[in-house]
Amino acid sequence: MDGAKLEGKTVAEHIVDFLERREVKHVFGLCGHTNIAVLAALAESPIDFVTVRHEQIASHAADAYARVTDKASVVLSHLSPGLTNCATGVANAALDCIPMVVIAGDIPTHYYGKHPHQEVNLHADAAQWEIYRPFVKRAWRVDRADLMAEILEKAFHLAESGQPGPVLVNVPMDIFSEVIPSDSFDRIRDNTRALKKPSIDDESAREIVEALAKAENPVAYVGGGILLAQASEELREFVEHMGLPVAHSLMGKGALRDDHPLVLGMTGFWGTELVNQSCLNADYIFAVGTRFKEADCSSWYPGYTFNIPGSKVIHIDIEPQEIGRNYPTEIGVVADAKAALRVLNRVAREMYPDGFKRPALEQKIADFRTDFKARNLEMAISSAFPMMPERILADTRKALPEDAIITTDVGWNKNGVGQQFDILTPGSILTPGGFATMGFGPPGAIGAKLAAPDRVVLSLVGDGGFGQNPSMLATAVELDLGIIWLVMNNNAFGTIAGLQKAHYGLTYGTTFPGSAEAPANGPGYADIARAYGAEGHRLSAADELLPALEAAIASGKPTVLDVPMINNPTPTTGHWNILDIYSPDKDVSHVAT
Ligand SMILES: Cc1ncc(C[n+]2csc(CCOP(=O)(O)OP(=O)(O)O)c2C)c(N)n1
Ligand SMILES: [Mg+2]
Repeated sequence: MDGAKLEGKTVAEHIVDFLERREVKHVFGLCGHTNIAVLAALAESPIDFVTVRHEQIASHAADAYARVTDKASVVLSHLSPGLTNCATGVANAALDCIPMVVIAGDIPTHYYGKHPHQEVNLHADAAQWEIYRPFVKRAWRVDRADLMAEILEKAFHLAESGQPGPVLVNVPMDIFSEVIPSDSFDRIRDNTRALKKPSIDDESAREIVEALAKAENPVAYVGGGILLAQASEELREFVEHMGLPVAHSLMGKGALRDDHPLVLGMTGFWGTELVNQSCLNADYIFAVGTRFKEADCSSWYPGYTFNIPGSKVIHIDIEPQEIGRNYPTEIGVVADAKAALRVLNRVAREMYPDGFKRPALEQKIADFRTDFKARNLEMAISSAFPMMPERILADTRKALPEDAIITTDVGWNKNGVGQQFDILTPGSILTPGGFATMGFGPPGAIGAKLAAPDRVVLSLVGDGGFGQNPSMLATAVELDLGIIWLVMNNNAFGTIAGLQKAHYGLTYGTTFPGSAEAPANGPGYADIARAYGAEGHRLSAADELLPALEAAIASGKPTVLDVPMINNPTPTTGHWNILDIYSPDKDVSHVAT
């Protein structure tokens, strides 16, 4: 080289400038030799790099962070093993429509196909980005430095628009270090790409309002699309005006406060009798921002959650592919939930200024709730130890402020929470819906707390789920994040143990040695927490839980509460197709006895 150096910044520095302009505050990730140029640029930036000990922690934390901030989160990954470690969290975000931009380092361009250190290359050269193709909205491999600006812009744009989701920007490491002039980044500066969201026309809105007004037993059925579109207020206004009872999917939990007089509850496998029966008997289902997924629809079997055809479906969703896929649909509308509900509210008031009241229905809902709570009361106040899951949930609700953020995992903490834990602030429950990823909740709480430092954040998780990523404690302690992890510890992969027991009469490979009270060689989660520098307490009586929760909230310190719990399945009135695969000739159910 003659010593002449191109004026300008490296691509890594341009990327960090770009992220700053987008007001990114945190990047989640883990280092490797392919991405240290980006880390060096981040070191000079007000953006905080959140270092984790396993890339899955980064992608789950980023997922939860995006759910709370309502903006695309950013993950920085190393190549190959870093990117595959990260994949579970990215796929989890994808299935729940969470916007995320993953930036990954890769092998240098001049070594494509030569099997350099850590190249993914058996079917194609330098092909690690293809691993992500089935679950990201788009995967880019950046092969020229001057394309970085527009690819980044497209990446954020695509992640956040339409049905949101993750995207991958895969960058050969030599490109990060290339010095380029700023013109390609300057060109996109004023191109905000802020889009007006698609709405509904008045004529279609009138058609929908009229159908719902004339229906005898209409039911609104809402999903996570309401929360993604921040349309809770508009939904409340519409259902109150039209007098519609509201059923919701797991992801739609909290779209309307659970104690609202019109809320029926969560549908599907773990739905209650009231919600499943109301949906079965509906003549019209007014579905918004939902995908009629298997778990929410009792495997689409008639007679358990929905009777469609039979009930007529009106379906509003931002993504055309969601409409009419699983059920025949009478009126389908591609629109943003908030925009569409605004129009529907105006049209409904024009057409029916007095609205509709269904006092008998509201009474029925109130009676069911009273009865359901009474039936659960014995368990909700039980002093049994190991604890009843119902009591753990009841005490936790009591201890938490209304706007506390809960992350769930997979197990009682998700299925039982969906069924019987009241969510009182929209968007305050973060749950792995589509992928049902065990291990999501504990690191998810880190993202939630970083996004909302002033709110109480609690991770409700099983012992199986907590055991997946305990090293997330290192990050939480380093950042002094006052999160509470409540481990519902039944010394088992309890949900699967319940299934296996019901079908095969045994628990092989699904429980851990010893018992919930005395795990034989199970890790002491409280000890693990203390070893990482967090607070850790193992409970020895049911009455200790409420004070322990209150103390943990007051302390503001990262705290693990290891709570021994009895291994009972979550009671259900729904149905799951696997029951017929395992026991076609038997009427197996998982109702706790
Ligand atoms: C990553 C992953 N592996 C396996 C499963 C299958 N699975 C669903 S629930 C469950 C058990 C969860 O155990 P735990 O966290 O202790 O909660 P519990 O069911 O005992 O309440 C398993 C293994 C999964 N959902 N995700
Ligand atoms: Mg368990």
